[in-house]
Amino acid sequence: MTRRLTLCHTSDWHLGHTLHGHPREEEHAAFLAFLLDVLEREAVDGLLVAGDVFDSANPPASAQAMLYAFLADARRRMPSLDVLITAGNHDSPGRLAAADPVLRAIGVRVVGTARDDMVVPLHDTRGVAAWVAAVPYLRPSDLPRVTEGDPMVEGVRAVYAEVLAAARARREPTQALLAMGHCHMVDATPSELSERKILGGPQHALPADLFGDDVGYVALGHLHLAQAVTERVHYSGSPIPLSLPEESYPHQVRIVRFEDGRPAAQATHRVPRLVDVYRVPRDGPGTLEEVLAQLDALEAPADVPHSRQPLLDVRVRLDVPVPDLRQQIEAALEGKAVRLVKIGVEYAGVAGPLAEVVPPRRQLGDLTVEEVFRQSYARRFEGDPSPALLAAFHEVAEAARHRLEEGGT
Ligand SMILES: [Mn+2]
Repeated sequence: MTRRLTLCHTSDWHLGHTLHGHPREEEHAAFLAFLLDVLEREAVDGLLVAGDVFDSANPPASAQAMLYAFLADARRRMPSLDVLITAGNHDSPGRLAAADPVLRAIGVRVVGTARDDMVVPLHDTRGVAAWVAAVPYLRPSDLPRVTEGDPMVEGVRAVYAEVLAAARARREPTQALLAMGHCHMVDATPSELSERKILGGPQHALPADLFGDDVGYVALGHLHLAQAVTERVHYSGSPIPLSLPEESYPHQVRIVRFEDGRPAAQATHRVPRLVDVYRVPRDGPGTLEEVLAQLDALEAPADVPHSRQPLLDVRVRLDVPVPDLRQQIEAALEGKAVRLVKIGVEYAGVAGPLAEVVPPRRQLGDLTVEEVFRQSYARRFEGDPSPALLAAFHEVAEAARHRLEEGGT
């Protein structure tokens, strides 16, 4: 008899997220209710959550309660479901994995760091049906020292090689081999504003040959745009838009089926949108006249509770300063049931010929930490910092960022 295994792949929930101060709690609750229905309807054996469960290392209690309520509901409705969660760069690996010993009792495994056991079994009614190399977001301190090539890429490669070898060693015929990761792959498309620049970001993009040909599916997180890296390596994408430009993304979860341990079929399920995101104008900044006319014509049903009203992004291009811009926009929105999230202003002059001679001044806050480091380096030395120095810098920067987020000193 053919052995069938069905998995669901999702990532980047970012529970606790706020968009310019607007909470996303109802959208997350609606998504998790939808996910439970999908898991039940598709008779899923294993749920893979590839990192960034929470939006921050120190999530609000309401976000933690939401995760635990979801896991309890999943257990009640699908007593044999396995859930496998890996930490992303937004999660606190220690805090997320702290619940692992308790969660194991209800079929949930959490992998926080490379120091945790990263070889995780998934089950069907017959027993172990798959082995997963469940690699969380790797921090510099997780990587072994390598002597050749890019220390990040080669260090990450060494971790995957070791975990996959351990999974292979335990794998029997008819059992599937899978991998999970929270990283940036070569040629993948990042989103404009959302993903925090991380180790394994575009500057250290990872090649897809990281995973062997015998790996049946790779469930990735980190990039919020759902995309295929190869036939079997996928980003599920985030279930809700986490920045305004992500409004146009296909928000979805993925279903992956195996037969006798070999990949058999894949499908996607679109997440219904509970809260609309309007961008006015749709295709980029418009003149104030255009914008005001479009806002005036905007239709928004009035009987929607405030927390479900559409989120509105207004984009204006100005030739001259308009001191009462906000008042004009708010007047056009008078009586409309929308939540104004942002007024983006572009000044027509910046794009003129002058900009070619005098680069627009950038604020320190616009630069990534790596750019600041590179510019500081360039002030004192010739050429670019070496890969080893950059690696060391990222290690220190990441540790500092992490300590800040942990709320420590
Ligand atoms: Mn993310």
